[in-house]
Amino acid sequence: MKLIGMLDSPYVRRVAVSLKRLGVAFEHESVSVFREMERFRALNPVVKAPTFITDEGEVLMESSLILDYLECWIGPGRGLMPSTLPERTRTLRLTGLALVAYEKAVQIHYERNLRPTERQHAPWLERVSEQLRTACGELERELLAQPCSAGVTIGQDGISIAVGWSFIQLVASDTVGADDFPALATFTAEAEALAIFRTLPMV
Ligand SMILES: N[C@@H](CCC(=O)N[C@@H](CS)C(=O)NCC(=O)O)C(=O)O
Repeated sequence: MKLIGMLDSPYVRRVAVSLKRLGVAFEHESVSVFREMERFRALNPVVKAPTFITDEGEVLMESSLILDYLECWIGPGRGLMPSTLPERTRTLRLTGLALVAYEKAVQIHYERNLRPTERQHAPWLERVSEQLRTACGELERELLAQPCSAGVTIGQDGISIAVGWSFIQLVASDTVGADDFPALATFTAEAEALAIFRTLPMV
């Protein structure tokens, strides 16, 4: 199995950390979708990170679909998603909120770094910044209401949340500061101390 993409992408990193957590051996090729577009295109013509190549040579993309493949590959009861409906629903909600936060932080990052300053659209930046803050606020509320494992039994929700918070601090700490959501910050510090995170650093 091969994972392609850089770990400063939260989408790539959530798949990488999940693979480690599952104990699945994989090869990681760190290729940039921007600086190495042609090299990436040779692996996946639509140039999307993460790209995942199965042992059979199928080229998959979209982090949640890659993780769905892995859940099926590893077999029932051995994955990172709970099987009972109430637990699964909570995991899906937390993971969904984390993914919205990734998307909004990436949009802020792209707007600021890919567009010339004079063409940046302030109302759009304000809109996505507010959505990012709200997604973090919802996650904070959820973690305070019911803790989520950040230890060695961490699941897909915890992995996605911690990877997201670290990414937000990397690219949008002026929009969501380190002290704004203490439960999220504490949770992430605990998760980032795990070997599965430390061996796959964001930068
Ligand atoms: N929904 C996708 C988002 C992946 C994504 O946006 N990846 C970025 C890197 S962080 C990318 O490939 N950007 C290049 C592009 O979209 O052209 C997922 O979950 O994998």
